[in-house]
Amino acid sequence: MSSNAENDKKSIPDIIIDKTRNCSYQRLRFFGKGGFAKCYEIQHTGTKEVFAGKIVPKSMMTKSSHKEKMAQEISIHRSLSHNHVVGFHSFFEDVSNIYIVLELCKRRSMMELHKRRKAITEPETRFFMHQILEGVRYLHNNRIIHRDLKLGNLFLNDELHVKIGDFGLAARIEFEGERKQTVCGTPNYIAPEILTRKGHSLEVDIWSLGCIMYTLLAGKPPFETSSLKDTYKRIKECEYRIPSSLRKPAVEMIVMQLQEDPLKRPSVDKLLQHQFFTSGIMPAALPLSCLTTAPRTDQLEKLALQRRPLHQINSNDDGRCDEKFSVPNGLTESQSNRQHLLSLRQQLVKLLCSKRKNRLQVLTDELSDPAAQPLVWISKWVDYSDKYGFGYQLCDESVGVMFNDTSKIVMLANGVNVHFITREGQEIYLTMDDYPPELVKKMKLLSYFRRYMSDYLMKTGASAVVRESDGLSRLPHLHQWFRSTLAVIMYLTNGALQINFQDHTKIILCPLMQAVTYIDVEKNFRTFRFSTIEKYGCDEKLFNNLEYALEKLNSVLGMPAVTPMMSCS
Ligand code: 5FR
Repeated sequence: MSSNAENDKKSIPDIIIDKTRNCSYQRLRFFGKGGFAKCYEIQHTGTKEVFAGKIVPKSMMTKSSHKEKMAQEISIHRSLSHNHVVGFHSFFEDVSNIYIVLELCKRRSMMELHKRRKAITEPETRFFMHQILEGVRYLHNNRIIHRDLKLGNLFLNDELHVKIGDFGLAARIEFEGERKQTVCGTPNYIAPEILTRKGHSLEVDIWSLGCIMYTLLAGKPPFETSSLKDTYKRIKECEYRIPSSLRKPAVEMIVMQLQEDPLKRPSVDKLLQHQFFTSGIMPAALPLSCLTTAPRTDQLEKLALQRRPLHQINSNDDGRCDEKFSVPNGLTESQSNRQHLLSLRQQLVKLLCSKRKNRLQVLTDELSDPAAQPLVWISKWVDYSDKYGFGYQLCDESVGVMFNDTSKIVMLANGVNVHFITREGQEIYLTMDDYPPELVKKMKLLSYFRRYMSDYLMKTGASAVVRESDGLSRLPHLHQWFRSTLAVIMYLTNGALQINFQDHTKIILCPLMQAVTYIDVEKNFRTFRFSTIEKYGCDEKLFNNLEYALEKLNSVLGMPAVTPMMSCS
């Protein structure tokens, strides 16, 4: 056990007692850290209700300024109650710690969403920004400046509703026209007037909202550089570039928020009236699959405004200005796939270089990170390519076929919705009982493959966790596959590379999460971040599998077969 975990055991009890209310909580899973605080899942032993427990050891609160800040955070947060602000349940202390009992947000924060998805679609951004603005309007109406609005403080519940949290840097405006002089801490999306100490107020939140909106649509923050110093310089000069893929209303709204002069920035009310919100689709809800994959426009529309018949959605003949959905960064599917593979190759080279020496170490379960686990993998496959093609089933029970003519078909887990992908990569949306006559044969083959796999084949791994069979998501599908003497190599349109070895071990490599999932002969599923393997090494079997993956990646990418040894020296 790490010394950290030992310290926790000593200072944070398994059963936490709130003397003032005469109740107790059981401490469950560890969620993560933030500043001095640790966050755990805690369960009220009476009502069984679960919460996020933010726990701060008193030993950390050495300076009186620490205590004041903590008191301020509690005083502000407990006074708030709004649908888009994290609910404040209670707070109390014992001899060693201060406990804050907060609303649990089961889908973590927008930070994790961003890490998995990078740039998200415009309708999704509209959906999230609207809620964030509603929350901030409430704060500003109550003269509260949050001062650290960032993706990691925007929590998500099961409905993907945003809850603004962490009031650790927040301040109350005490009198009309007050300008705050300092912030005790370092806001992430810090406004220029804080850096130049000119005095600041509510407008700093508008600046942060501009950064958030930019990050959601562009996939990276507006002022990012490799050093904090350069980033601050850029912020002070308000120097940023907007990718040309963004549409006009979005660009306009970002530009309004990211103005150097705080008094020129619009109020929340003004922003809520912006054309960005009125000019496109506003989904009434988002499917959970948005946490991992871009939703389809037409399906979001079903959740939003009126319905259009399928043939109209496919032919795109409604004359409306269509938003870029398929690939938010404007790349074609195969371009973005190559980028995934290149980045995966780079990650593997780095990893394999770092660990030639202690490669025999064993990775324990403790070092595994289930949070980085892939959400989609291939659980069954059948190679009938001498006649028709390659069939497969994903872990969520959806099935697909890659035909010999390189066209593809995917049936969603609901058994109704079908996506056909032409040789040119165009996606056509169909249902099992509504498809053009030229697809009769391929639909039949799909059914045969599906039946064969469900009747005769064993599955890899458990069933999917997050994906639901709602017909709304745009499924990742098989992009390419090939066989070697030792393995079947498959890669999905979401960047994941899966290799099933002849000895029945498997690996799934994910460039976005920078992690590998290793499935051993006993079908145990373990996910390790590359950084963990770099630090601690891994056993020989996994190491060899990773080397094999790199070799195959090189050949797919048409690169010379450089061994890690050569490229490292
Ligand atoms: C409010 C609130 C809240 C509500 C929450 C967490 C959750 Cl100090 C602190 C507070 C730190 C963190 C962690 C960093 C972060 O998520 N931004 C969170 C809070 N905090 N404050 N709800 N929910 C959850 C957060 C993380 C959650 O709910 C089910 C799960 C997880 C989670 O799965 N974290 C994993 C645990 C395993 N390790 C390896 C990776 C992170």
